[in-house]
Amino acid sequence: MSETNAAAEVAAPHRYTAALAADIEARWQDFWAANGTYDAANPSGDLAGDAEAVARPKKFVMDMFPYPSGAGLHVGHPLGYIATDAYARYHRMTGHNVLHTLGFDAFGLPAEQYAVQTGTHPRVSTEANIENMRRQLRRLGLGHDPRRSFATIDPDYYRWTQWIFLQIFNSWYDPEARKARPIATLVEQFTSGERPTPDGRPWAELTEAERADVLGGYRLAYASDAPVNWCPGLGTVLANEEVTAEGRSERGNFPVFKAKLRQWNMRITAYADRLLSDLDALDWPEAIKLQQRNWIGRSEGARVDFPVADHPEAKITVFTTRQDTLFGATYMVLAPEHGLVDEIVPAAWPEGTHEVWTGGHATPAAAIAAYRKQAAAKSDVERQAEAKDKTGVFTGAFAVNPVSGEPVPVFIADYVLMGYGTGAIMAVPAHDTRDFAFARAFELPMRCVVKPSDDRGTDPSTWDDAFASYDAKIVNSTGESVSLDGLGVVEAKARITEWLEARGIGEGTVNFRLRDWLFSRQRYWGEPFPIVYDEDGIAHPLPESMLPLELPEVDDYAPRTFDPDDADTSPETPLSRNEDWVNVMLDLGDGRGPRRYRRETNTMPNWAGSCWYELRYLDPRNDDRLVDPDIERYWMGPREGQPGGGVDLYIGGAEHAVLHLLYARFWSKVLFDLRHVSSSEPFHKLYNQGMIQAFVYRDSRGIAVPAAEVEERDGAYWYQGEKVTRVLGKMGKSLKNAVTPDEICAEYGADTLRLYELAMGPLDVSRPWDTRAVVGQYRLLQRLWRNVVDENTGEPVVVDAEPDEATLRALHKAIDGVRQDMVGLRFNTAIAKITELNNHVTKVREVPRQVAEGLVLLIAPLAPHIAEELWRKLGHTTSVVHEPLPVADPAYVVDETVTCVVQIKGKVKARLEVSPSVSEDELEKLALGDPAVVAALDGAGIRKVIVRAPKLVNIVPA
Ligand code: ANZ
Repeated sequence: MSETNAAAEVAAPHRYTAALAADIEARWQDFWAANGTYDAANPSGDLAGDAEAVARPKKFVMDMFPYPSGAGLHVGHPLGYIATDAYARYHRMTGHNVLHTLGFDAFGLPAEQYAVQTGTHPRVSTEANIENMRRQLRRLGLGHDPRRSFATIDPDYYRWTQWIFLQIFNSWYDPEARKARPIATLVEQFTSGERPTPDGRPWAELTEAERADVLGGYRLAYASDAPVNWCPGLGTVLANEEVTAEGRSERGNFPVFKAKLRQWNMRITAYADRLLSDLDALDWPEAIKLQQRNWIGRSEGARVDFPVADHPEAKITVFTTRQDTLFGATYMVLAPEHGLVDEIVPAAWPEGTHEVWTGGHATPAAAIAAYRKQAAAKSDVERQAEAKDKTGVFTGAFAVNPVSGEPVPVFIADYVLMGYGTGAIMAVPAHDTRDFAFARAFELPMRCVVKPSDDRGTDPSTWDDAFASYDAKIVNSTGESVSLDGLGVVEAKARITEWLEARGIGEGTVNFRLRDWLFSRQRYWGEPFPIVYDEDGIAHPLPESMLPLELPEVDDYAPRTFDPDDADTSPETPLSRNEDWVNVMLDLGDGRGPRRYRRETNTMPNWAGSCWYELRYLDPRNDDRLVDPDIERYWMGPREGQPGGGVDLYIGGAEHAVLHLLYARFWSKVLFDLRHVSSSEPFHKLYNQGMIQAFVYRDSRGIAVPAAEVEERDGAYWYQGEKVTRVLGKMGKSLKNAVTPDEICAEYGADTLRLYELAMGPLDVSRPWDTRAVVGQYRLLQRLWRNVVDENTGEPVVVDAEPDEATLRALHKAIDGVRQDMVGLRFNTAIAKITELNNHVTKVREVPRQVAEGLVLLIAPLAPHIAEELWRKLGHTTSVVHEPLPVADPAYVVDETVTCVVQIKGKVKARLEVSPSVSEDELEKLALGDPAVVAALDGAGIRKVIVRAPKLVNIVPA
């Protein structure tokens, strides 16, 4: 406490000071905890509430799962938590049954890396971090239902993460039903012959291993040897979503390589169309929807077959979105890994092969082998980079353009990816930028088939780049049996697709950019897979009765990392070092009796635990089910305006646009299909809060200096006598500008911190932290306190009198405005309105009880501790938390009006009733639109309009 505060306290023992705030806040936090004030009522089960509470409209308000880092919270972190808390509190006071709680997402790399650095077990450090975070959050007075909190590392929680994995493993996607179904239904189809096996043999004749293979091709969780993103520097493989645009690991910025490794995947691609179309009904920011749409990447186009010269049995199938440019396809490219390459490659270079096509190699086989090696060292992202020089080699083979009949050379090049479309393209250099660059480099022919709308002409050899447009006419496209000349792009696409389909050499198709989700990691600190392998290497799911499969205690949990640049390495899982845990004798209850098995030693990615946590908040202690269906339907089920159901408000950072939100949607849909839940979407309304930024001060070497010790003098910034520069940046330890909520709470109290964070600006906008400005909100609370309490006696100062008209207007306008702002998450303007009312009340000598109570209730969702204290001081015996918020009387909300005179050439032509605060623009518009004025002007032009808001408008006609 500062000296001046101490002095003031002596003078006025009941003044609102930091010490008083600390006392009030601690007391009410204890009271709320002891009384279960924020317990949300379930309709049934162990958290069942009374019928009256359950009958209210529900509101499920959620924050994105915090990750309990060792650094603790800085003031930037709780912005979203304070916002959801204010929103939840508002809804408690407007008759809702509110569910708001917070758990911890606690598996994952940072905990493990920290553990490796410090030698503490990740569980120990993680639990300590959680404890610290709980303490920091409690200090903020967040109204969470503590009974529903958990961490993803609790075996009681990850038991159900494993259970969901088993559900996914044990199902397949039935494209006809457009949903997931139990794998048993697929086995039935194979057994009955309704669905033929891949090689046509009856199901009964397949060996167990063959059956497992066939089913693996359908399961929604499956192991495969596909090329994956291998990151030697982290010692683990990564999902596509975890690799940056530069082809490096998002975490740690290490190089990522393609490697063939047996890994678990989730068949999220089966849900591509539903993940896309169901976005429409969600109340999410458009920017986030767009990012998901782009990530899913639906492309409409065609598959076209190109025969291969001299190989009557072979054909190259391409995926193109521009089948209208088929006449312009002058060469083809296969991905280097494409299986057809080896089949069509001739022993020697054809006569007259251009030297640049061979890469200087003696034979096509040698050129291909060398090029493949080079391509394998690059990531997909690097391979696709637009600016990159295009590389490749000729395979020595030719294909035939099906419309023109011309032979076209077949290349391999790394700009074509194996994992997209068919891994093969028809190249149309005149109209595709990448093909243009490649054709230039390899001196390949180009043919203009879409007429440029600019003046470049139709000879591509004179162009600087491809002409790519959908809004142009087709030219140079007449063959023996089809012509596209003169058609627009859209018509040409339809015409050529029809032609291809009629001949059975192509068809219209839809392609998605989305890939399956790589689901295994070579880490210790994650959920073990509930999978064991028998002696033939066949994967078996553990029976539910064996869950949770607990993470074993090990001494050596460090990941095995490698030289970050060494692509020729492969991962080693920490769990595999624990032979006793890995090799087990089990009876899986499948009738085969006890057998020897090896456990899966990968762990799940850190996304797993956050894919379904909203469901566990609903019914956190249920030992029999993931969530009771009635409870799930009550909180999450579909309803009017929310066809997929879901959480009513989900607040978090925009950085989760793709990964977490897409994965969580996918798991929801699988659980929905399998009838475990009634909601097919996890989060109905999503809102992204802005970042709290902070000034970063750097010395002449560019090194950040402690922001708290920088002084401002004469418009410059100084640190230890040296001039430093100031820029706005992130807040954090490394930039030496972190401010902790603990410091601010100690200096002013949690209510001040809450108000300051919310008052800084619109919630979705990033804003700079300014510790010196916090005091503004502190003063608001001090004034509020003085308006209600006598600083000398601590007794309320209100009177039981009717407020005057002006005060009633101020009160009801504030009620009306604050209500609208709270629903719309406009906390900053709500606080401005409360401040305005408080200032008005400050001028009133004796504050009528009705006004004081209104003020206290309005501020309660935002500054709950002081509100609770004042509410009791005003004589109430029940908590303000569930007190109804006052409703505005419309009679006091409408503005008084003033009369505005509209003159033309000084003569009064109309009178308008307008708001006293009408703007000049608005008033001018109103005046010019008035029928009497329009009639008086009689079509004459206007030379000048003189506006003196709100009372006069003078129009000078031309
Ligand atoms: C011929 C063509 C002509 C194309 C033209 C484009 C423009 P989106 O929209 O992303 O789906 N493509 C197909 N498969 C590919 C692969 N595995 N690797 C790299 N590129 C591939 O892109 C589809 C277009 O990307 C396809 O249409 C194909 O090039 C290329 F004037 O075919 B197009």
